[in-house]
Amino acid sequence: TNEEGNATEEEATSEKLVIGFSQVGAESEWRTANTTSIQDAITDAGHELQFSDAQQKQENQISAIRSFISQEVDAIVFSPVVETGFETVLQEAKDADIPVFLADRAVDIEDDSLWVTFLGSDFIEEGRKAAEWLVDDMADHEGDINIVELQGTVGSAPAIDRKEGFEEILADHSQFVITQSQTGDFTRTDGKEVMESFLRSDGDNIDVLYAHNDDMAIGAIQAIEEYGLTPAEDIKIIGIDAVKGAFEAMAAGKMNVTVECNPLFGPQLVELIEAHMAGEELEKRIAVEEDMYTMDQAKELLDSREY
Ligand code: GYE
Repeated sequence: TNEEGNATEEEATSEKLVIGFSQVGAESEWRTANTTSIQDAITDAGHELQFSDAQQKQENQISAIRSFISQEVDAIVFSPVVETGFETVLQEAKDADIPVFLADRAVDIEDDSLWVTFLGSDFIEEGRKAAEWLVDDMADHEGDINIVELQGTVGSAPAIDRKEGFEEILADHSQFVITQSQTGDFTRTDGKEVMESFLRSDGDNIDVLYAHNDDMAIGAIQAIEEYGLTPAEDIKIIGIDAVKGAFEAMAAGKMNVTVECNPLFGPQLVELIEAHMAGEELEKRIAVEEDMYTMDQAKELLDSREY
């Protein structure tokens, strides 16, 4: 019949895929926005989603990917919690002819035939932007500037790269000194706790906080207030992500700047998967476009922020 004819025609143009998605966790505002974006894009396009939350643990991701392989999914979307240690399981996916799409975070693996493409932000560039803002903002300051750093998850691409980009710029400006640097695992709770210990050991000599994401910055702001100092005035606060919480903190005058890292690439990712399935050749590295925002723009932009 006519109806059947139409159905077959549709099937031929957009094949329904089963897509396994191994996500890092739910550690930050960024992450929950990213999860929703990818989940919605997959299901809105009519595909079937198998979702697994790794709770920031590598072993959970390895078993999730193995289970996707044994279910014979059509494609795997993978945001690796850390950069190393995934060769074996990615080789297993390749041997099973299941294409892997790296989303958000990269792996540090020589053999790039183990994935189709990596769609994500340029984290080194984000670190550079944060440092460039700081160098410019404190151009008139005399004497040393003491920076404390809240790093992201140890071994993760964004923690490694945001540190590298930031230090690269500061290398030419010797008055900027990173005096304390520790991981806060990208969470508010750890950001607050580690900031408390930074304050306990050197509270009156901290000029700047550089946090690898906004959630840790927001946790740290609380610690700074409880310690009796004024965030953004006594201690400059720099974050990354540009989540709503950062705009709220900036609008309240408690945070100076956030570098954008856009998590809403679900639709772009699904297009790439479909393009690959249709036989198109993809670039190995595809970047997400982004910007940066300061305190004076926060009130105006707050309502229009989508994450
Ligand atoms: O910046 C942070 C999240 O991988 C870019 O992970 C992502 C980072 C993001 O937990 O908030």
